[in-house]
Amino acid sequence: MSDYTLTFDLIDVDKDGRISAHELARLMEALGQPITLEQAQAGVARLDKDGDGLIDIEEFGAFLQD
Ligand SMILES: [Ca+2]
Ligand SMILES: [Ca+2]
Repeated sequence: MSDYTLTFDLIDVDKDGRISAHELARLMEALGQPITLEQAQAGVARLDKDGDGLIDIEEFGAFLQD
């Protein structure tokens, strides 16, 4: 397991293998930088390559390695 899979797992609270805008918003709140759900959706959209509205592990990894 690489570092980013562990990070992904932490963010993916419901363990469905995808990061939703909701989970991203919750993460930012936990980091002390709360964002609106709208901002979270924009963030997800930026990373979302296959257009399903969620971030999977490959999309997350591609983002971190950029
Ligand atoms: Ca999830
Ligand atoms: Ca996706």
